[in-house]
Amino acid sequence: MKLNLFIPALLPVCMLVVRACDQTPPPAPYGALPTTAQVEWQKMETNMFVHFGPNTFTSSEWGTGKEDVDVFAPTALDCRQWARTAKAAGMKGVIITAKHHDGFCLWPNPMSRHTVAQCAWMDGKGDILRDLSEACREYGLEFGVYISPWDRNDPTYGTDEYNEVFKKTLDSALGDYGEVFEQWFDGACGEGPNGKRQVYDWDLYHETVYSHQPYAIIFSNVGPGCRWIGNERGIAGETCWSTLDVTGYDPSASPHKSILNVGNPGGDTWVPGEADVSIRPGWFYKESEDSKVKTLDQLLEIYYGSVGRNSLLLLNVPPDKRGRIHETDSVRLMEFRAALDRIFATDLADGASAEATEIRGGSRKYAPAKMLDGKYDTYWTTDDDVTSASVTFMLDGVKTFNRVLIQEYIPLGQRVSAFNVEVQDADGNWSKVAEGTTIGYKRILLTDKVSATAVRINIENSFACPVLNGFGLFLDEVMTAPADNGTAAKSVTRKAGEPFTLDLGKVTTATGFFYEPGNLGKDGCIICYNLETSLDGKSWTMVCSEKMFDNIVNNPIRQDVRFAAPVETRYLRITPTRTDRTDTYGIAGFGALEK
Ligand code: FUL
Repeated sequence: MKLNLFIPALLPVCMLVVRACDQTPPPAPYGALPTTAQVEWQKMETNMFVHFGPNTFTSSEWGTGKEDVDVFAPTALDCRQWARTAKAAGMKGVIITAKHHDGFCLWPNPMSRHTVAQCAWMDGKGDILRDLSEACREYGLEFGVYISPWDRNDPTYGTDEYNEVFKKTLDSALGDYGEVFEQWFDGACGEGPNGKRQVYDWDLYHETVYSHQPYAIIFSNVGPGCRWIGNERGIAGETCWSTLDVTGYDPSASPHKSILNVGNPGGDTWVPGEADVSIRPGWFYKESEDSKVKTLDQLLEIYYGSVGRNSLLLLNVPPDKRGRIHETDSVRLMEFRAALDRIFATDLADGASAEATEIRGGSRKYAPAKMLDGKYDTYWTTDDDVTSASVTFMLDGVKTFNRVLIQEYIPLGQRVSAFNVEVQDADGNWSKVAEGTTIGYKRILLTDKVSATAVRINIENSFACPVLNGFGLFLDEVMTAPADNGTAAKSVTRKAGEPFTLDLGKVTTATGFFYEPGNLGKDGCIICYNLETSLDGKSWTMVCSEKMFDNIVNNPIRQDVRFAAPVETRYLRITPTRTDRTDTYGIAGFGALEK
């Protein structure tokens, strides 16, 4: 009886305690923060890039802007096939090169005389922004636009007038095709017809984008929406902060690539990384690259190196001369999707229970189980003064895995700067299997295949109390070995400016030559050159004078250059006139093209 009376009397007190616990306020945000649009953008994880234009038909990477508009003549254009392929590959959005450096516009831009409207193709009625934006809506994909400020066709380029032309170009591309989720501003900037580089009016460009698309994420080397990851290999730094110090910089004068790759801890602005890479060596379709589509292993390595390192993956899949995604690429994309589905279908942390060394205010609201509930906005966190703490997940039996996924709740900022992961084997012994610096929106750690009964994440250091909202364990039995990262090609090194001569061994009919840079990071590469031929190695004929290898620093792949007419030669001599380093350049491949 006494007891019965006692319980109701205590109840309000208990309820008060529970309610008080649940009212523990969330941690204050730390440092630079993402906008809601940036958080939603980050959740997209993988998007498709589409490079398409005159270069598709001339097999070039950078058009000159002097191409006849009628080179652009897709024979069976099907933007719905692009969207269908992107959707089936699990992409969330598509970004199209509406205008590349050659200036050709894939839509009837009234500011230009170098567009689809001047083409014989479709009697000048073609409009790829219209077709693709409609196809994206049909397939539930976001639509994005790449527009190069560098324009090798526009006569006003290099003068103040061009800024107004470019503003109106943006008005036309961004005003007429519905919602645009991302505006991609390419960083390349060359000389105009007057020999001058354009001084871009970034404030005007940004204002114009936002006037049409207030929620668009603007890409450039320094954002403001997201940043280039510093290479065209699709690989973010193992350390990857979404914060960047942008004060004093603009898209034309940005921090060094090595900084873009990792960001700045505690940087002044939230500018998350976007890792762009092509499924083929080049950005535009070339028949000669049909056999060089990236392997499944390479794509998985890129996925882990981008999405798995707190970055978005923008994977380029260039349509061919028909205007369709080539069969080889689409098959590979489906294999890629199937592999990701297979790897991430079963979360071996399902059914686990969790405990932590610290829980904010002792509140259930911030318990470590929140990392397992599949909800984005619930998380484990600690009291404000705690910057190192551990969470242990007791697994539902012995589980075998080699991928550990951790997510930080980025709406409150990026905090963790050092952590490690330990596992407990069936005998109760603990061992360390991974360590890292940053986590960010998503971190996937590649470990050896381990069997464990429990997993512990030790946060060693955090700028403010850690806030983690996701954890998972997966087994990847698809990826065989990490692919060769392509930076260690065997090469010879020469002093910058010094000619390199090749004896072909016999007189050959050369239709061109090829050059492949060596170990770019170490030796550097040729950017501009003279190329001469000779029958006897004594008297030389200049065949290419002051030519440039397109985009070679950012994408150091083999470059094939065709001569205006075939040349009988026994020797080839290349003399660099501009290199990316001042002391040396490397050569991994150099020779004659004979067909
Ligand atoms: C670079 C460009 O120069 C390439 O041609 C390509 O479009 C790549 C995505 O960006 O800066």
